[in-house]
Amino acid sequence: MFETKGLNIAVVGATGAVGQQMLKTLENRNLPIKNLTLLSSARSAGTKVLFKGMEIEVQEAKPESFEGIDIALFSAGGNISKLFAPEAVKRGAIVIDNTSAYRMDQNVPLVVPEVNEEDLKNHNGIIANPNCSTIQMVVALEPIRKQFGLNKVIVSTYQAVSGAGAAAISELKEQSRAILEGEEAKPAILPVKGDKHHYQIAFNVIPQIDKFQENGYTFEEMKMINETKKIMHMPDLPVSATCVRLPVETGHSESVYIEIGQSGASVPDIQGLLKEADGIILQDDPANQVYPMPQAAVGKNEVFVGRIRKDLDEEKGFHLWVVSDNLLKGAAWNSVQIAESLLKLGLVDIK
Ligand code: NAP
Ligand code: 12T
Repeated sequence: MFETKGLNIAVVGATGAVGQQMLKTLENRNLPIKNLTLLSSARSAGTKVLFKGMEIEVQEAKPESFEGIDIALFSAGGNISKLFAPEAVKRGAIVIDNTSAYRMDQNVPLVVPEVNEEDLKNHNGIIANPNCSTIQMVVALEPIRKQFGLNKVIVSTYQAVSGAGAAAISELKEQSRAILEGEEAKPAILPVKGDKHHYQIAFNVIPQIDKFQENGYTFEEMKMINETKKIMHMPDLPVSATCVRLPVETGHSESVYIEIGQSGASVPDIQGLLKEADGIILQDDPANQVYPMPQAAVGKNEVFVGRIRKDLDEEKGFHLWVVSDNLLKGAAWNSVQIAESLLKLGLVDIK
């Protein structure tokens, strides 16, 4: 379809909020693509999508859809990954999975290329893309860990609705319109589509993302806690998280408190490390009111860090404000970046 020598790529969930950004990212990067297969449920099958000026018809995902595929990018929910990822692997594809289905599986590398690209070498067909909130945090923490060590992480998130999919974006817009026009908001999706209660997100803040676990933490909080330890190869690192939804369309923000491994580090030391690090843009100039914000991060692949302060009481403690586009570095870009890493490391053949 495109290049004579290249990869056969499938995007599962191509019509979704993440899938659409996958297509944009594949258009903007120069991964050699021979053929692009777009998959969805029966609902969207038949829809035509433009890619590099060409029309591609979306097809219903079936086991046979993965015949001849080299790399399959999955973002259609955990159940679809559980159903189809093994079918894709059976047919010789490498799966890059954006859902939480396989992230904590010991046989599945959980990868953020800036942090643990080498883990890709141990893959067995499936590679997991971490949770959006985890990705942007570990990108910011890794350069600090390398230089000074890391003893503790406490994070509070300020997450956008697009993390919960296209329907949640529509819900925020529709509720905002209704309220501004004097009508009543009718919550139907957030905080979690399948949960018992739904709450207004427009002009509100909801301290629940994903379902509650028995320990009182939400699954989103536990994802951040467990995935951070796995990606950073620090199973004993103390991590705690509070995940909160805001009426922001796209761009997650995080207030991160860390304790590093040694005394004597200064704010300029940390700033210097982050300024030089791959995938990070330092925006930290309080005198000129320069700091990261989600509205400015939308459409960008990088992780933005600012508001770096030393804790006033704890010598090894620092506070950071970390912002990124949750659909790009948090999902689509990190997945495509993993595909690029596979090529670079010679872990996938171009036929
Ligand atoms: P979305 O906007 O609701 O889109 C869901 C996509 O999945 C649509 O393309 C949909 O196709 C497809 N789909 C649904 N049922 C299917 C089926 N039976 N077979 C094949 N495709 C099916 O959701 P999203 O925000 O893009 O997120 C999708 C998934 O990605 C989430 O469930 C989550 O697991 C993962 N995700 C990960 C991160 C991260 O942190 N890395 C962030 C966001 C999302 P139709 O158009 O046919 O309905
Ligand atoms: N429920 O990939 O609602 O595990 O913002 C990411 C984002 C799950 C995931 C969200 C979610 C994931 C959300």
